[in-house]
Amino acid sequence: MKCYFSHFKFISDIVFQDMISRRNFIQTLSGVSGGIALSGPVMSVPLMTSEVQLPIVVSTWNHGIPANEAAWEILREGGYALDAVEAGVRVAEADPEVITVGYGGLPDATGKVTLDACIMDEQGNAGSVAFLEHIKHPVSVARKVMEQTPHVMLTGKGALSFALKNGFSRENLLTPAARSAWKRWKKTDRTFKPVINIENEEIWNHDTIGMLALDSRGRLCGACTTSGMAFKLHGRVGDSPIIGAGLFVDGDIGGAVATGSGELVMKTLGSFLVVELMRQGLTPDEACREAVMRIAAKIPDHQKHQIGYLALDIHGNTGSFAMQPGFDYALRTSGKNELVMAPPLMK
Ligand code: SD4
Repeated sequence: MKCYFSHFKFISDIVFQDMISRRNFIQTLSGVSGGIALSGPVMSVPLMTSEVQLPIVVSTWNHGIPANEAAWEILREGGYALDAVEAGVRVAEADPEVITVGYGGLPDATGKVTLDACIMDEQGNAGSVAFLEHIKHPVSVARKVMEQTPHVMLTGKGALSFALKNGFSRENLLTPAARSAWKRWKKTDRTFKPVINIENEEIWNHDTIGMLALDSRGRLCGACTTSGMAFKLHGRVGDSPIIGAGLFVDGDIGGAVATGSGELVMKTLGSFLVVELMRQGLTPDEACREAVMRIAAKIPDHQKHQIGYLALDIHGNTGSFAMQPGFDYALRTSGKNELVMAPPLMK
């Protein structure tokens, strides 16, 4: 498999060993929790083809495994899906080893960590922040925007000032490892190339976390949070905080999240498309595939990018599809928390 993004090789010196350890840890965790039957309220939803147990939570990439656990703590007690997705993605935001989300995220071309996040509930309420600096949990700021303002989205300095006024602390989010990676990028390769995350790539540089949860009362909510593309232009905002692009939820139909090269997702409003396709009767798998096919049909050079869609419908059916091999997601149901590999368009 060709690696288009060899500039990420240098990051390996700094973070790759950590990530391998993390991966092993996560696989272990997955194996351990696979055998545990957890108690808590569950609800059976009859489907035409199968029977799904609620609650259920899914999230992108292998950092979704520990994030799902945090969400599950809320869901298993009969808690609200909105609380679950917020608590879940906060795990990745706080983890310095996750180099594409929150604290520890790789900075932009000027060395600044700028974050994008959004959240959406089952009634269609939405909140979002973009180009936000210094706040470790942008998803919680997004929730405050949703719940305490008449707006959907705040950006940059306005978002920061809103966060500080609402009790969030100003923090330095640039870890020593991320700073070293940026310094080496400046010395060795000042070009911007999107992160791809494909199978057999030297660096497994995990992406945005997008999470969808369906609680035991059938309420479906979602959240998405990221530091975006490493070494992006200062001011660049990706798909993740854009309602309908990085995340969309319709509480009567289902939800979808996106990861990968945000520009391609924004140009096709991918998550909205996935939900609309489910509304028309496609399964989550089929809808995700169709949204990837739309990018393939419309966007030249799509082969150079990874795009992953993950969807959950209100019956608890999940589905995914990716542009490239290598996109996986974490699926948590009663008794198991496991990684599922998305089928890719490119073989
Ligand atoms: C973005 N989709 O900012 C996000 C982050 C990501 O590979 O997934 N990067 O474009």
